[in-house]
Amino acid sequence: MVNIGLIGTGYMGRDHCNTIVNKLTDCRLYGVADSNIDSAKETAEKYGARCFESAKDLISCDEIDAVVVVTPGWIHAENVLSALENNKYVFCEKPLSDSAEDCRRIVETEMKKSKRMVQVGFMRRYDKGYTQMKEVIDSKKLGEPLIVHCAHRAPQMYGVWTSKMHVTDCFIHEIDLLHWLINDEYESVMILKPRKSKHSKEEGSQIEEDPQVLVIKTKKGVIAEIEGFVSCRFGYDIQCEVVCDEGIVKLPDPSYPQIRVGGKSETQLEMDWTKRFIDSYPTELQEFVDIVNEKGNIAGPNAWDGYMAAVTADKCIEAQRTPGKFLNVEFQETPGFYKR
Ligand code: ISE
Repeated sequence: MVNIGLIGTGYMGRDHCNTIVNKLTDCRLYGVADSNIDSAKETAEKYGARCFESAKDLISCDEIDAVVVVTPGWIHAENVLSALENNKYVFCEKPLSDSAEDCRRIVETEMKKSKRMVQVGFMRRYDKGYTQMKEVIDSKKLGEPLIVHCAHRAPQMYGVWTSKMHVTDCFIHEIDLLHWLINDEYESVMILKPRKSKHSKEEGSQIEEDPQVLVIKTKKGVIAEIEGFVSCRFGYDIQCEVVCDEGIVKLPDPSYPQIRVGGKSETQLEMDWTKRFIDSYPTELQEFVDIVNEKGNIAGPNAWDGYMAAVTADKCIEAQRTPGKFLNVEFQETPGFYKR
């Protein structure tokens, strides 16, 4: 039985609490912490967990075997590092950090341990649609990938959303996913800034520069183009299509019945990412729990994946300042510790 301590009881944190309590086996939600103590208390009460005064108290509690970090991206690193220093396994929501330098510190700290103890919440690698696409690509029956078209459309209704967050919170998913999906490495990135959506300026919403388009060139010469549209009002709409020599493979939409009514044919779209990837969260978290139970090596997206994504993200943030210009991305060789 793995005792989990969860830090960050905002929207995603509470969703993970629900997953841990109602969908996982061999673990329990031991405690929660949040800088907003009322939110932590409320969540602890709802899920029958202990409420900690601070993240530090939670991490150092001897009863806790594994830490789940669901705070905003810019404070991930301090909690991940402190969990590692306390010899705890840690599942960190994406991004591992919003800076490559912090990710590097995490990698260096983890490499001093005897095993990989950090998993990053890149849940799309657990989505059935993407894993089926990967199987088709890996089988080579379509030949080699040539072009990738993606859309990441999200109704990010309220609150502050900086231009940088387009990269660290939106494109970061595709940045992690695409090299895994098509078995390639990134060479350069470019950002394009189309006309601004009127919805990005609506009352209550503070979204800078939306939509944006990320273009990635890979070492094998594939061009991937990703639309990031976070003031999209019609739904949470994730698209991915890989054009290959002999055919195309496309991410399936969530399955809903087709309805014909009033002279129209309609199919429902999701409005929320927690519903769109509802099956991926328990899968990734159960895998994490099972590894903690066996005291094994993290098998899923790890700190090196988080670091590589952050190196690419840092370049994309630089590319936001020079729209229309490709900038080269430089990676270091993957250390043996992280080779699967
Ligand atoms: C959110 O933080 C997520 O992680 C979702 O997966 C992403 O699609 C959304 O745009 C983010 O805001």
